[in-house]
This record gives sequence, structure tokens and C-alpha cells, in this order.
Amino acid sequence: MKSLLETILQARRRDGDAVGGDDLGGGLVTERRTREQTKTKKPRLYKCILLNDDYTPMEFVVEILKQIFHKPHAEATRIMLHVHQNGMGVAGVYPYEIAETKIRTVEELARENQFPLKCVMEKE
Ligand code: TYC
Repeated sequence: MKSLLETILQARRRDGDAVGGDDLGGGLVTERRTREQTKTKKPRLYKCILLNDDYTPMEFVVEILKQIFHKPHAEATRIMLHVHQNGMGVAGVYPYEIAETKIRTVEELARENQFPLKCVMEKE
């Protein structure tokens, strides 16, 4: 017949409790299991999308892409031309708060220079 201790241990395992190490009596200390959750949850990502306009100079947009979005010169030029020709384009993809900060920085720099450049966020 199953011992009372084994019944308790089985119930605790079923319920996902730590087993062993507790004062269960009987001097049986077998193992300690803790509910571990590997903390590697992926953050949701957001695209920073540059919008075209008729007034912001191409060189200014290329500088933004290099300095704020860390694109090499050739890629910055390619993205700027894509936005110029297609109306919008992805400058970069980041977790929410980083995307938000970059968008704010872009619009601050644009405003300081009196350009209407806009950058918006979109869920990946
Ligand atoms: N269309 C602008 C021009 O002809 C250049 C430009 C490109 C502006 C990309 C904004 O996000 C932009 N000067």
C-alpha cells in the first residue's frame, strides 16, 4: 500500500510544488524542484517608418539615417531614396521605448532645422 508520505509527495508534484527538503517527517530528503522560468521573453518589436515630404533635403534624411539609425552611408542613401520614391520606408526596428525615443529625436532635429520630416511607429 502507498504510504501517506508518498501520497503527499505525489500530490505536491502534481501541483508543481517544491518536493523534498521540507519537514515532511520520515527523514526522506530526495530532491528540491523549483518552478524555474527561463527569463528570455522576446520584446515586441516596432518599425520606425520615415515619411516622405517635399521639403526636407535628401542629405538631411541621409544624416538622420546614419546618426540616429546607425546605417552605413550606402544603406542610408538607399533607404532615403526608397522613401522619396515610395512615400515611406523602414528606418529601423526596435523594442517600443527605443523606437519611441528615436522617433522623438528625429522629429526634434527636424523641427530645430525647420523641416517637416515625420517618423511614425508601427508594430512589426
Ligand atoms: N522628398 C524629399 C526631397 O525631394 C527627400 C526626402 C526623403 C524627404 C525622405 C523625406 O523621409 C524623407 N527633398
